[in-house]
Amino acid sequence: MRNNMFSKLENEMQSIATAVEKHLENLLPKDFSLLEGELFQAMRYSALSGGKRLRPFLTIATCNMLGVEEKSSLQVASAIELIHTYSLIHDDLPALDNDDYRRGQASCHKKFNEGIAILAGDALLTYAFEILAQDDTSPDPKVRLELIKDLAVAIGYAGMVGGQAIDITTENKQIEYNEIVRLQRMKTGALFSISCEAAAILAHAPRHIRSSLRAYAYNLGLAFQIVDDLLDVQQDTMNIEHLHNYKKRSELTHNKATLISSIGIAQARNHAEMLVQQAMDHLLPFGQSSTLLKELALYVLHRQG
Ligand code: GRG
Repeated sequence: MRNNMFSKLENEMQSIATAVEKHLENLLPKDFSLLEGELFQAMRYSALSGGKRLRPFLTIATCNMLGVEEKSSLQVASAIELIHTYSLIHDDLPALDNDDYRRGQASCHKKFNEGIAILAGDALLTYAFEILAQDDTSPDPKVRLELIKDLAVAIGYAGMVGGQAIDITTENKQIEYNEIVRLQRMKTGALFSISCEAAAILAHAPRHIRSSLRAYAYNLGLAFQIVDDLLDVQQDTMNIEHLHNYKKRSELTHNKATLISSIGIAQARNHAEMLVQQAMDHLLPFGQSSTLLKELALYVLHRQG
C-alpha cells in the first residue's frame, strides 16, 4: 500500500538524486595526485555517499514548479547538498556527536582522520558558496548575491550553526517546548526553508510566493525532525545491537532535548501530522503544480528511515 502510494514520488526522488550525484561528481575536485589529494578524497567520500538527497529534491521540485531552468536548479541543489554534507561531517566528530558511522559507512573522521574531516567540511562549505557565485547558477548577479546572502543567513549563527550551538549547550538540561521548536527550526528548518526559497529567488518570484514556500518548508522541517526523533525512539526500544552498518542514531543517548522528551510519543506523532497538514495547506496557492511537494510532506510523515 505504502509502496503504491509513494512510487511516483520515489521515482522522482531517485531521478533527482541521480542528477545531483552526477553534477556533484563533475563539480568536486579529483586530482588525487596533488599533495592535497587526501582532502579531495574525503570531500568526495562524504558528498557522494548516497543519502536521501531531500534538500536537493526540495530545491529542484520547487524550481520545476516555478519554471526555473535545470542548469540553475542543479547548481543550487548541489551547493545545498554540499552544505548538508559539511554539517554531517562536522556533527559526527568526537567534539560533537561522535558518530563512527554515517550513511552505512565509516564517518569521514573514521575513514580519514579528524584533521582531514574538519578540513573536508570546511572545503565543502566554502565550495558551496563558490558554486552559487558561478555564472551557471544564474545570469543575474543580483540573484547570485541574494542566494549567497540568504543561504549564509540560513546556515550561520541565526540558523543551522546557532541551532547546533543550542543543542550542545542544552544537553542534559530541561528546556521549554517553545525553545525546542526554535532550536529545531534553526538546526533543520532553516536549511529546508532556503532549499525551497532558493527556487523563488531564481524565479524572481513575488514575496508572497516566497512566504508560502517558507511556511511549507518550516512546517515540513519540524515534522521531519519529529519523525527522525520518533525513529530514534523506535530503534531504541527495539534495542537493536547491531547498528554498525547503519547511521548511528544517537540523539537520545546524548540526552538532547527533543519534542518527544517534552510532550511524549503520542502527542509528538499528532504534532507531526498537524505540521504536515499545515505544510500542505501552504501549497494551496500552487494548485496541481505542487503535487510532488505535497507528496513529499506525506512521505516525510510515513518514512521508515
Ligand atoms: C553545523 C556541525 C553543524 C551541524 C548542524 C544539521 C546538523 C546541525 C547536524 C546534522 C546531524 C543531525 C542529526 C541533524 C538533524 C537533522 C537531520 C536528521 C539530518 C540528517 O538528514 P537526512 O536524514 O540525512 O536528510 P541524509 O543522509 O539522508 O542526507
